[in-house]
Amino acid sequence: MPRTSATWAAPGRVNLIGEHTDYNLGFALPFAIEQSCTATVTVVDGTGLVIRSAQREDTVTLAEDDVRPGADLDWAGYVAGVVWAVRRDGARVPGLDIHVDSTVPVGAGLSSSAALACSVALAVQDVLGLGLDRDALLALTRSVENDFVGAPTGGLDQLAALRCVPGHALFCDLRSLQTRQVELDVTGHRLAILVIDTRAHHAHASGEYRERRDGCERAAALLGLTSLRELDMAGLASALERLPGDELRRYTRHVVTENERVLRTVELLDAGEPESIGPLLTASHASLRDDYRITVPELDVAVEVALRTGALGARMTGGGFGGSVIALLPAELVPACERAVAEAFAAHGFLEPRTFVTAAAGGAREVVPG
Ligand code: GAF
Repeated sequence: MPRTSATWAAPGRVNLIGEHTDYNLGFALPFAIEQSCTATVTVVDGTGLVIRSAQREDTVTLAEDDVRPGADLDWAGYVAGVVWAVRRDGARVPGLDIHVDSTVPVGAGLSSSAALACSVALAVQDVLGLGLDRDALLALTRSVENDFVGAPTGGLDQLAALRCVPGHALFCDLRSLQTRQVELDVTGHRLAILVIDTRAHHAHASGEYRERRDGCERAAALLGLTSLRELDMAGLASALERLPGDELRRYTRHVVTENERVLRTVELLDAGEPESIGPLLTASHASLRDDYRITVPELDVAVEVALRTGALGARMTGGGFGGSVIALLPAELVPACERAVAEAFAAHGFLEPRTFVTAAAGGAREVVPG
């Protein structure tokens, strides 16, 4: 039944492992974090949109015709894009007032934009009574990012926002879009996952992201594959010999070894051994630094310092070129690690990092007033 107003929240995510594998139709293992975006959508007169954010001063007002791909709407594009996609799919959309309020750090590699789009999509579908299930919402929110905003991302972030459950990481197969909950209990093992937001942002991140994606697609085509997912460790060495140039070889090696690391991490978590996944996290970072080349000095320093302070493993998380590092470490070492990273950043002249301990939280949910 259509309603006049609805409020939904969707979380950010940490990707435990499985980076830049999603658009290669591979594996990833994200978990939802406690920080989330809350969207309240209210039906108003007319057919336009009024978009407001608790984190911003300005109000974005759009007539129906302004809601089209290519419109340079910055953050509000993730909101307007939902309305565009819903209209494209045949729904009649009245005027809407959309208010968002997010605690997900922006530009930190923690998926603030998918949290925004997913919370708005759930609230919009609720007020319009569209009856979309989570699979349809996944397709819709991916389309917002790919077709409206124009970011060639791979679907991992929306999957995490929509399907995660508390206490679990989400094992994602991006080819079938099948997911499975994998228990992620680190506190029971006296461990903690520390997020280190380096506050570094790379000016060319979106161009670099597209370049990596294109490179992977080129490598797959040259190997006669639909995607690099079809390649496994057994076929890697001979595939690398068949590829021209160092760059495509490095990209391919990262994707294939990263898929393998995800599978191994899942096995260890299934066996109840989260304390054993550290070397896989660190190897993932090395692969992203040396083969995929998407780290920046702030990310590498945070990883090195975390390992030096006793972390079992550490890696960058998210799209790269800045953003956050996660470190898995004995819980009692958290304050020492935070201090050591802050000191190292000051010594390097980097911005002061922001840190917080995180745990696997729940996916998108309705927020009932009162
Ligand atoms: C970003 C993208 F949005 C995801 O689709 C994914 O590719 C990730 O970078 C890297 O794993 O978050």
